[in-house]
Amino acid sequence: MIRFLTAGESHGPALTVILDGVPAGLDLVASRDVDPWLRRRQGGYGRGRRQAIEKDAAEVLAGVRAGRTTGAPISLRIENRDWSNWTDVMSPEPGNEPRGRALTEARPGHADLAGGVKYGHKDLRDVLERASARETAARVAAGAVALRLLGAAGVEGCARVVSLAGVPCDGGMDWENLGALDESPLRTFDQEAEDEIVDRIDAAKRDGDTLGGVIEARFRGVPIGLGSHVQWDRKLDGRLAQAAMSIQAMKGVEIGDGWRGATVPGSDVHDAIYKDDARGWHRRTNRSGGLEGGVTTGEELVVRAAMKPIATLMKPLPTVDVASGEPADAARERSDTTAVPAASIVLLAMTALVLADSVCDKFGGDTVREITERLERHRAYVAEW
Ligand code: EPS
Repeated sequence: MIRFLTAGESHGPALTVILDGVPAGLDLVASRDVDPWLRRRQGGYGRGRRQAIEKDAAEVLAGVRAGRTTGAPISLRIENRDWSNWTDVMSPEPGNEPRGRALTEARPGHADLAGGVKYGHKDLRDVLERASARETAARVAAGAVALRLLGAAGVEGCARVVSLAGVPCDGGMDWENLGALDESPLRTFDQEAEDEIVDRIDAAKRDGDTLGGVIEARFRGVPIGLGSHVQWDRKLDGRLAQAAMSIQAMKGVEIGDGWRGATVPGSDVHDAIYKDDARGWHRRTNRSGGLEGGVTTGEELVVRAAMKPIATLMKPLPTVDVASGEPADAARERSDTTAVPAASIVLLAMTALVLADSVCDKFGGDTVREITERLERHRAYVAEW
């Protein structure tokens, strides 16, 4: 079972993640396999000044020896370079109070108010430091390991933006040209939409506002039969949805054509089944997003999520100061105008972790070799079935 926990505050010394259950024998070099994903997460048009400070890179503290996983828990650490500007405010040592930069004007849409009430913090910094999407760097580091494991199993993943600020990007997918997504400031293949979106981001920034969008994680090479229809908590669509919804600022998830399917007849939703010698079992459409009954169909797995606009508005909404109880403008902190392109990388990481776990569940073993051998036998079995 692959599972992970993160720790770390946005302006603390570092983010850490412990990733358990990765089989032994996986080639893993952080600078080659993890850091490029961390860089992708830092990118995208519309981000704030924090990303100019950080140069996210993963240091391996445990679980890897001589470039190979040992089967032990993998521990990764990502330094917060901004920590040097926050050591007094964020120090774990007592004796400095009040440490300044207290935040009391709860931002609508952030965890500030509900988290403050729940944990008894009147300095809402004690909530926001952990609720911040900075934490997603640790998730992406773990997800990069999962992507590496999936790669060994013949499964490839990618992340892109489907729409931003209500501007749709062309839905065409080009697996042979994934480099274009890295070069695009908005992780799309659609230059025309990008120009329009960049204008909208510039305008939102001028207006002190923020923008959301829809992101997509997609996997190809997925074998038939991951997940299960037999029990609710084993259905892969349900597990993917939970992973996606756990990402900061997500407000909706769809698998494949999701919401569209609720508006059109079944003949325009379900994917007819075909089998031939060349392609084996296959579909000519993939409106199901590669999942039927909570089980993978062998078609591409397509998970989308709706990200709301970031809650820190430079033109703030009305709120209440939790210290004085008086009406106030919501707090303003350095933030992003949009982080939708970055969030697509986080969605990929989270879905990769679930998918890698379901690969281990079905083909599991203690070594990568056991998994790949069983997977090969499974693919041969499906071809004959
Ligand atoms: C983020 C770092 C944060 C924010 C953003 C994500 O840095 P700072 O708060 O120092 O500017 O840019 O977090 C939020 C938008 C949020 O609401 O918390 C990052 O590294 O992704």
